[in-house]
Amino acid sequence: MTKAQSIKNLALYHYQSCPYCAVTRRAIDQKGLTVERRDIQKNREHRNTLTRQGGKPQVPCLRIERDNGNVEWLYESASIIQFINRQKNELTQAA
Ligand SMILES: N[C@@H](CCC(=O)N[C@@H](CS)C(=O)NCC(=O)O)C(=O)O
Repeated sequence: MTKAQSIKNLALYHYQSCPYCAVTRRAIDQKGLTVERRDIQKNREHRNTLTRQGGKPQVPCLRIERDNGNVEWLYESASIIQFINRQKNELTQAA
């Protein structure tokens, strides 16, 4: 089983006018990956969840949920884009 297959859900915490979020959204779109988007300016609950569970209200942040129930909160646009690229490569190799 590849690492790519062990991921249950990806969710990007973001907001529209954040430039780091825009770069991250574009990278995700270019890779053609399906990632749920959670806008923390439009939805207070998303902001609260990010702050409580992720640790801080900084965006972008990628919530990575594994099949085994583990959840990881990945901050920093460069790290998220690196993760997305790796993920896409693994999916391509697994196909
Ligand atoms: N180095 C970070 C910068 C992210 C950043 O500064 N995000 C701003 C919005 S554009 C933010 O969330 N600021 C609130 C905070 O850091 O608490 C990245 O590349 O993701």
